[in-house]
Amino acid sequence: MNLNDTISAISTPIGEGGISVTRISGSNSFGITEKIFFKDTARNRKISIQETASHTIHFGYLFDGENQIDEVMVSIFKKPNSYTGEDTIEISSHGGVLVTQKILSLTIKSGARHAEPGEFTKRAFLNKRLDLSQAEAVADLIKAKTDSAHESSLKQLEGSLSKYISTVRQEIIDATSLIELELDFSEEDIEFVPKDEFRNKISGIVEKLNEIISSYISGKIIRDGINLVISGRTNSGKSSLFNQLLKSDRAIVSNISGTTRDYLQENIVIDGILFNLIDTAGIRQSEDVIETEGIKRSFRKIEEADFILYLIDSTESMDFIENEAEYFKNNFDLKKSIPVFTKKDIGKVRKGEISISVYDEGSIKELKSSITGKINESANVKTGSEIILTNLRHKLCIESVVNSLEQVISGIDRKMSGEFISVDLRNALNYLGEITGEVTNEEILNNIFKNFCIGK
Ligand SMILES: Nc1nc2c(ncn2[C@@H]2O[C@H](COP(=O)(O)OP(=O)(O)OP(=O)(O)O)[C@@H](O)[C@H]2O)c(=O)[nH]1
Ligand SMILES: [Mg+2]
Repeated sequence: MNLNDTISAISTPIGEGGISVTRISGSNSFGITEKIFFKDTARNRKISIQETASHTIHFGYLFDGENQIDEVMVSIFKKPNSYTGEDTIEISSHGGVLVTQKILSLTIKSGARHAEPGEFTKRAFLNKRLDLSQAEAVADLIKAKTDSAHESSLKQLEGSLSKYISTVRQEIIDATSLIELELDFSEEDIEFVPKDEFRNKISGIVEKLNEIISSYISGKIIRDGINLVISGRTNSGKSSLFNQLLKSDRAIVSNISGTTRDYLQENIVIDGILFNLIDTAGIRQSEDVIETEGIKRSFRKIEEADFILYLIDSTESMDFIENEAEYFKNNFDLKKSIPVFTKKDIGKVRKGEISISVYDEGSIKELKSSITGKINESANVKTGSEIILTNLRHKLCIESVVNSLEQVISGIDRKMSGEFISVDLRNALNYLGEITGEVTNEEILNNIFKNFCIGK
């Protein structure tokens, strides 16, 4: 990782828009800007950024040699008061694909290097503007699709997880120093902390951490949403329900069995929970090669699903319906799937079951609340003030911390010497440090930042 060069990238999405922002960061970003930016079209008036105040904006023109590229606003951020902690320039230009590409090329021609994905944020981390969990929160915030995802990533960005980790860290450090002090005086047989008290302290920390680990399920739901698969026999009304939930004519609906061949996928938000809604090919015996492949994919989607609606056509014969109810019971995990009887406007309504019609808004509303109710019940979806783990990496680190602390406890129980116990305590500290990036390596960093977009 080279921190000495100057990087540049388009920080706004590629496309046509009102403005686009190209960002330059590094020790040469002011020099590069001074080469290409003029306050008049005759290129007589230049800007001396060293003599200009930080956090000011300047109107002018970008030139590639004699060719004018655009009319722009240049924002100046002097180190350390910038996102990356380095000297930074943001060029706000007209938002066109070609214009911004030309500006990016111009900055590169003038001495910048094209930034890698997430490199601005990586520099912010390396310059200690953010810790690692906050840097990850930046990526989550950008990707947030629901209010709860937005809220939890913003909290993490503000340092809620970092603060929590640092209190736990301090508690472990205190415990470690006591044990190590005791080691220094081991010959004198002094006990600085009664072993029981020490043990309670550690198991208290383990308990707290386990609670945080269990928040991960709801954290995952908040961040990634729920894969909700609509399944059932052909013609049971899957695509009709899919369209009705999306409020759009997305899937083809017809009274011909086997209309949907491939699966379709769209996002919706119900009661603040993000759903990845999937319509599938109806299940039946088929001679058709393509339909058979579609049905195979339906089963794959069912396997991967977080939640399944199994649709049963209530206009069919009693025998058929009983068979279907039986099939559902025997083949689906009842914790995360519900049978839904369709076409109730022209079929038989079954008491105590969920019956819907796509022509009856009320029944769709009831279906939605059954879904969210069941999800909230099983995942205990949390929002609000407490810490919610949304990131698998953090969860794995905390699990390793818990593992090490459990070793500590078993060490105490087996009356192991303080030397062994302090090794486990130090391991726990290392794993905690990995979350915030106090302990890290290039591989972890690359893994995290490669998922960022370019320009962030
Ligand atoms: N009356 C009534 N008809 C419905 C309802 N839902 C679906 N239908 C009709 O049932 C037929 C099949 O609907 P689809 O949504 O295509 O069924 P599907 O399960 O997607 O079928 P495949 O894609 O073939 O597996 C269509 O003619 C729909 O108009 C409903 O609530 N009431
Ligand atoms: Mg269909």
